[in-house]
Amino acid sequence: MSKAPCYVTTPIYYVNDQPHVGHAYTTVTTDFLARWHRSDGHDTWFLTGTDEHGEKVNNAAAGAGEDTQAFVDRVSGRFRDAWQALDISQDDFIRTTEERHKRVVRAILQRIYDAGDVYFGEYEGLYSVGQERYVGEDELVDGKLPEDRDPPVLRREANWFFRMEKYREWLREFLEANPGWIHPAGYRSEMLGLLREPVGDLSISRPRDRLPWGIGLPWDDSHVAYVWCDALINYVSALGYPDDPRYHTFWPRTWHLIGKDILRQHAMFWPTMLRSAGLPLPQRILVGGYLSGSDGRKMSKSLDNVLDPFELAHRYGTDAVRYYLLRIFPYGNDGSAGEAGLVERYNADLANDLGNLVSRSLTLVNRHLGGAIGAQRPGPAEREVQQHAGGLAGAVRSSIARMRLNGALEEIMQFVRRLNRYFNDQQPWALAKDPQARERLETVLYTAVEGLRIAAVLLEPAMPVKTAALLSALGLQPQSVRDGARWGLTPPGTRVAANPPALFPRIDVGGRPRNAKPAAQRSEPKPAEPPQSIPPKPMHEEPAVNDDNLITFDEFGRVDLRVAEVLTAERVPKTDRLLQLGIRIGDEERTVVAGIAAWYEAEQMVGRKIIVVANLKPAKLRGIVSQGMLLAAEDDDGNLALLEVPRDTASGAKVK
Ligand code: ME8
Repeated sequence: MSKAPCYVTTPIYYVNDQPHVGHAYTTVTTDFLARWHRSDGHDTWFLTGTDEHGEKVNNAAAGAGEDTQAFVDRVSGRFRDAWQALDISQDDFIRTTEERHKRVVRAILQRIYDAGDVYFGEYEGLYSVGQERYVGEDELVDGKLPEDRDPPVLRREANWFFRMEKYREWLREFLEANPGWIHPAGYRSEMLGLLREPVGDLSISRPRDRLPWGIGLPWDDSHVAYVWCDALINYVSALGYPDDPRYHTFWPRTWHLIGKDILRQHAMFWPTMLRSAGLPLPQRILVGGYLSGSDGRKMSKSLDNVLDPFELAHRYGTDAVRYYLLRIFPYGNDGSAGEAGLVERYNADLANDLGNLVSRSLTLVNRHLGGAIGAQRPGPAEREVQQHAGGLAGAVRSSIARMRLNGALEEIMQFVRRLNRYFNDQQPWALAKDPQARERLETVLYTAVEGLRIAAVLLEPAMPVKTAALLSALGLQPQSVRDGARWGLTPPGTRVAANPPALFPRIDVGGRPRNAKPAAQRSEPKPAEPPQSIPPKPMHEEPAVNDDNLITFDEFGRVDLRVAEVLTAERVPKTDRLLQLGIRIGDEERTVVAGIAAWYEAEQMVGRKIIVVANLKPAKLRGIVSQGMLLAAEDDDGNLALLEVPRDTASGAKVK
């Protein structure tokens, strides 16, 4: 049996300008909820779209010198493309210029009119075109709304009005009685505060001769609907109100996700309009905070401080952007967004914690189990992991129900870190060397792979592409949370990919290795592995410690460092820097050319015991074949000191 239907919506975005990461933030969050609920067995509908009427859009089209319809078609297309680029899984994309929407706007406004809640009047006030609403003097800072570029304009005109004030007391009582209706709670308090004072009536029309771009009122075609009355109705017009079965299935099982800039419209205009029209209210209004740009101000097209979602997705991959936005801060909070934060989060969680474990586990399965997952014979350590895994889906579900989305992902990552710890404790690379330990090896690798499978299933709503690739690398099909979150579903004998791709290659900024601390150090230090139990080198790109400025024991072990005695030294003719040294390493004599003549005279060198890299490929310098490289320390001021050992150290001694 399917669980309760679930309808999630984003705001419909104005098409006055291009989509940016602020919009992507709300859309990705809503997509995460939609994907989660679908995967968890709910009949789910996800709506997004574009808001195409109003003064702001009309002015933008005029400013661009384009026909208004052509302009909105073009920019609406950009939003559609952006959501495609971010793997947004909307079931419908509504545009307010569509006939299916206009029809419902007229029907709902007519119902409000028929309820006796509309009158014609005159109004004078300050109007913010940026926010498309009348504003109070008390809201202005330095003569304008903080999020606007331009000050509001004084407007006096005859409009149709909706008797919003009539519903104020009802709405206040509703909010008192339904504490979870607006989330987070601070925004509910803000609304309750507003509702303690008269809120006035709402102007719901604009004269067509001033603003022709809009939907004519059914009872007065010389006026078009105020853009917010038009836009809010999208949530039911897209469901095919009043007759379509979708409307009956999904309304009012609705979560509206919005930014805090449009709280008042969703928590005051919309419920009072619905009440007047006789429709039930949505279940929840979920209010997200602001992402600020590099200048610390709300990321906004009018402030020109935006990050481009296309560019980010292109540069870092869709799932990296999605994961970052979902993890950026707890839902409802404000914070700044930037590429550096994205890279840091990606490297810590995805490259180090997740990607590294995938790579290490699959390498061992391929190398020691012939590429097929074995059976599990769980002992106490495995039972602990299973217990953790068993409670995980429930914990994530309950976090999501409370809109702790960041927390939900953190719970999954904690499990991944737990798997890493388990893997390091069990040392499967050491088990692989012991023929008696085959059962343990199979069990440990089963546990790692099965844990990764569950993590992938639970992470799918955040990262649909990478988790599908991960499951495929594990030899598995996509799986839903409902069917796939239990332990032990992977049948022994499942063949993993022989050459799995590096799923989360580490991102370097500007091609340079970053000095960010590896995640394992950040959270729980990885135990150092003794040299005799070095894990086998992964067959693919990712090193065992996935940080490009770190090397593994066996990488270091490949460098053969030896003590060498300098037997002869002479300056290489016609150079300032080069000395030609005759050295002895054990029984072997070699020639080395070194760029140290600026610091050391030839005759100072003889007799010294220095350190050389003995297994360097020979190189020709000034016609002389150099068979090694000596080590020296150079400080920032360019002072150089040879590395030396006491003169009684045997030449040829290995440096460890
Ligand atoms: O308000 N940080 O459209 P809009 C976080 N058409 N979220 C941000 C953001 C930022 N810096 N910038 C934008 C409208 N958003 C109306 C909505 S709904 C019936 C009509 C997100 O294009 C956030 O969700 O101005 C905000 O509420 C929305 O975009 C506003 O988009």
